Amino acid sequence: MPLTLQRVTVTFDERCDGRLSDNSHQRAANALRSAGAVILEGAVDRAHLNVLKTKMDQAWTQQRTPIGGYTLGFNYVDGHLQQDPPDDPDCIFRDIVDNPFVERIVHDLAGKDARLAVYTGNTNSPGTAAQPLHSDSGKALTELEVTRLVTNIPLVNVTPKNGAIELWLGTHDADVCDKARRELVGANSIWPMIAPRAIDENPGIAVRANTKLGDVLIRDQRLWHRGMPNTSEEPRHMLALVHGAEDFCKQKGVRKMPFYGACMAGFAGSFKAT
Ligand SMILES: O=C(O)CCC(=O)C(=O)O
Repeated sequence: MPLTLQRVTVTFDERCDGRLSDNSHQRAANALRSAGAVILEGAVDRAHLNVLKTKMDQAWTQQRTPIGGYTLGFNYVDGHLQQDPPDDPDCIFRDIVDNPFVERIVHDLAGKDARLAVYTGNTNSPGTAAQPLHSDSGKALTELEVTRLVTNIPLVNVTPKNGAIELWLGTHDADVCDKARRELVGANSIWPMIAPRAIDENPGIAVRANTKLGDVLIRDQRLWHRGMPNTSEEPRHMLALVHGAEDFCKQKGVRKMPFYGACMAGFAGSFKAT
């Protein structure tokens, strides 16, 4: 059966319980295992995302230069910005940084000690071109099992018009990654581009991850993907959280996350120091 980007809707009762039914959880985990990505619909409170959107819009506007360039770093192509969410404790929401549905899936796939190591964001500015197809880590392409998961949480409804991310389902497969790794463009880079020959050979299925506000995309970090043109007038902010096992957290310095000290005391899940 061809791979599809599956969606699992979080019900009202599941939101109240803070727990997906076993059936929904298994469907989501299996979809992520087989396709490399899954969407959890309605997993985050929209009001929290609106608070972040207001702040990130302001920060995005302030960092633009008069000639329309950007002072934030960009990834591959101008306008695809790495923009961190605010580090203000009032902007840290548990259903974003310690989401129980995401966390259970992370623990199932990446192991019980996997926890949040990176909390950042991708802003796709109006007028961008497409990024080259890439994986988020060269190291991840060497791995046989899933060890890191990226959770993307857009702060607006996302469609192809405002640059819904393109995912190549199935490309998290260890053999596909291994072949791609041998001919990476920029093999020394930790952010490798996939070589055209590997793209021609791969059996991946390209899909766009269209989402509504409150939906969450979880993807295997090995999965090939790219940012697409934003033809709307507005920036499209998308939070990016990376969960990984202990060695990855140490390497990323999870304790140095700006909000860590402020929020740790209240959280029992991903933030827990070991
Ligand atoms: O913003 C997006 O849609 C994807 C961004 C991305 O993959 C990147 O910047 O590495």
